[in-house]
Amino acid sequence: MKLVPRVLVKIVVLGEGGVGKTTLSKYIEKNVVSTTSQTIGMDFHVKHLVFKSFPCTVQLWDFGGQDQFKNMGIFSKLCEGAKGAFVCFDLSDLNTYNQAQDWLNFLPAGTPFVVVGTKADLVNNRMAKMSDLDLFRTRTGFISYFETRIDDTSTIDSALASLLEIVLCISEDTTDTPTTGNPIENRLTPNERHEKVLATSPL
Ligand SMILES: Nc1nc2c(ncn2[C@@H]2O[C@H](COP(=O)(O)OP(=O)(O)O)[C@@H](O)[C@H]2O)c(=O)[nH]1
Ligand SMILES: [Mg+2]
Repeated sequence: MKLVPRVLVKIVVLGEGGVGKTTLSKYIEKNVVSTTSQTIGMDFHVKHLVFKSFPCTVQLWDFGGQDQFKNMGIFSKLCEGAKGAFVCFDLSDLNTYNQAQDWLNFLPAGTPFVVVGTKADLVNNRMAKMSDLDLFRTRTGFISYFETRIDDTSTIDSALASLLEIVLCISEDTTDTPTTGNPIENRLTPNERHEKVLATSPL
């Protein structure tokens, strides 16, 4: 039996305070929705999992949304080495959507990210119109968009799976979804690509 080494996956969770970043991160860590308190500066959540037969340690860097930390200039440093990101906004709060793109300034160029509209249970009509999101996607090239809700956590699982597929370069679907953006790497088998990722992030 071939042992597959565990990959360390650093994911940064970005977005305004109160949008639900800690709720999402804690759910991924513990598989349950729990209460949160305001994140001051940064929280960490770690989850060991096997994704599509590849063992990995997902390390979620859960940012506090307060302006004083944002303006200290350290968020870009904290995003260094991230393999992927969740950029979150609250579907019931237009301001958090308008701010979402600003958070991308902290991410190193080329870092894959998934956009997450949270609190879908609170809104009947989507505040952010799909046309807005198309523009957002064209401008920023996000991988995918999910609307999450704490009363149906499968939406969070889907968002994580979408990000991990790209981060671990194990997407089978090369017709629609970019894998690594590198045509040579995209010709590798999922196992070969995974080994390349491992080489850059051994645990
Ligand atoms: N109704 C609803 N409330 C949510 C959802 N996600 C988070 N919340 C609530 O929003 C508040 C802020 O969440 P938190 O995760 O601390 O936000 P953060 O500041 O972005 O980390 C908490 O009271 C959560 O229970 C959701 O999907 N639906
Ligand atoms: Mg928080």
